[in-house]
Order: sequence, then C-alpha cells, then structure tokens
Amino acid sequence: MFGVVRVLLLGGALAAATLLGSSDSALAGLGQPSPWQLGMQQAAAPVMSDVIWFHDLLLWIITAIVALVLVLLVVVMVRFNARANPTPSRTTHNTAIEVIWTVVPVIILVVIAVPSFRIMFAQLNTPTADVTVKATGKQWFWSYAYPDQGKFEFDSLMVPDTDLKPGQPRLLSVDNEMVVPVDKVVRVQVTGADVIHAFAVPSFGIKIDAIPGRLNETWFKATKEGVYYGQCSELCGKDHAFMPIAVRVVSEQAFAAWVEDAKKKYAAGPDAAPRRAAEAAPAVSPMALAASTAAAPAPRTVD
Ligand SMILES: [Cu+2]
Repeated sequence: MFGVVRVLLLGGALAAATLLGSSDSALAGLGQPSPWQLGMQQAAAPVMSDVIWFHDLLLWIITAIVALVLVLLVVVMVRFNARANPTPSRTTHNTAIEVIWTVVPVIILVVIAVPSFRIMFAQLNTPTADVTVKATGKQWFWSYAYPDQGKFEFDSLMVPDTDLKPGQPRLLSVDNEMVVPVDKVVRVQVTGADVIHAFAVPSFGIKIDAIPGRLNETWFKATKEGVYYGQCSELCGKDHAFMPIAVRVVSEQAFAAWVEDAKKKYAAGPDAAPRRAAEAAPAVSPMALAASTAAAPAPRTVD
C-alpha cells in the first residue's frame, strides 16, 4: 500500500518538475501565444522575467504544500483508521506542533511577500521615460498618440481574417502597429474614450485598465526587437475580442525614421475611425444581433 502511494507521489513530482523545467522555452511563444502552450509567453522585458520567476517559485511552493497535505492525509487514513487504531489517543493540545503550524506558514508567506512587493513596486514606479505613448481604448480599437514626437495620433484596427498576409497571426494583427525603440523605457499612458478597456501585453508583463476620465500609467523596456501582441483585457462590448494590441519594437534609428514617416502619414489625425471599425468587425452574428436588441432601452414602467 505504502509502496504504491510512494510511486504515485514520485511520478507526480517528476511530471511537475518536467513541466516547470520546460515552462519558459519550448512551450511558450515570444510575443504571441503558441499552440498547446503551457505557462506564460516568453519575457521580452525585465519586469516580465521577474513575473515568470515569481510564478515558478509559487508553483514550487504550492506543489510542495499539496504534496505534504496529501502525504499527511494518506498517513491518517492508513495508520489511524478505526481498524488499525481501535483505541484512539485523547490528546487535545500539543504546544510544539501548534507553534510549528503557526510559524511555518508565516515564514512561507514572508518568502512570498518579499518578491511579490518588489515586483509590484517595479511595475508601478516608472523610471525616467525615453518615449511616451498615449493609448486610448475605444469601442473597438486602440488609438496611439506620441505627444513628444510631434503630437500625431493614429488608430490601430484589427486585420480581418480575409486580409491576413502570411505570418500575420489571426485576431492579433493590426493595420497600424504601435512602434517603440528597443532597450528604451517606454511610458504608456492609458485611458478609455467610451467604456473601460484594458491595455495588456503579456511579454512585457503589463496590464492596466483604460478608464474614461482617468489617465493610468504603466511602463516597459523591451529587450528584443520584434512584434509583441496583446489584447483588450476588460469586457468592453460585442467586439471586445477584436481590438488587439500590436507593439513593434525596432532599433533606435528605425524608430526615428518611423516617426518622420508617421508625422506625415498621420498629420490629418485619426481618420474616420467608426467607419473603419465597422468594416474591420466581423459580420454581425444572429447572437450578437439578439444581444444588441436585448440591450436596447426598454420602455420604462413606473413601479
Ligand atoms: Cu476593450
């Protein structure tokens, strides 16, 4: 009986260790999710490296706690059942064990709290920013403004399935990407124009609400060039799933060139966004239609 339990526990621990060991490389995508992904997307910013490290630490701690509780339960069931132990002890207090089961959890919580607070402060304290981008969530797309690069602003809409070019991920690609330089601190000021949205890019370890009438702030420092995708992460209406975020990280020279281009391209300001949003959105399904009819204001009755 004990032999079987021990083999099972060992097998479980080995499987967990295998998953933990490989969670950062083969199974997770860089900048976008990958099929059958386990664990989080690869980090492309220092804060996200810390988040992944902290996640793995927690996984070890909870795995150890679950294994310990399971072993204790099995011991109790086997050694202290009515048949194996017909005359039970009448013990009600044991000072030593009570001190241990109070102090050990406190130590575990402190071990968790220290890095947890450290990462939270790192996320919330923006270092001196090299570039500031203002991201505005709208139903259902994002607008990006570069106040220090010439005050231009443009809309970023999802590429519909029918227009996808090879290599463009579905539901994540956009027509106008947010472009930032590599290895520079980018401050993102986030707000909402209509309802609450949320600006989130997993590889940078950022997620912050876009609230109308409020300017939230987050930051990241991308360490690798490439395109990093995120999504609106606050239910904001029928096309919530179709307002992705795409951040292109380029060299400093390429960024300067892009800014010069963008100043001319977007000089007119965000163009007829609602019309383009309607074009980009998938055809209205009967369910969405039903939902929008249901949401229409019903005649009020006085009760
Ligand atoms: Cu949204």
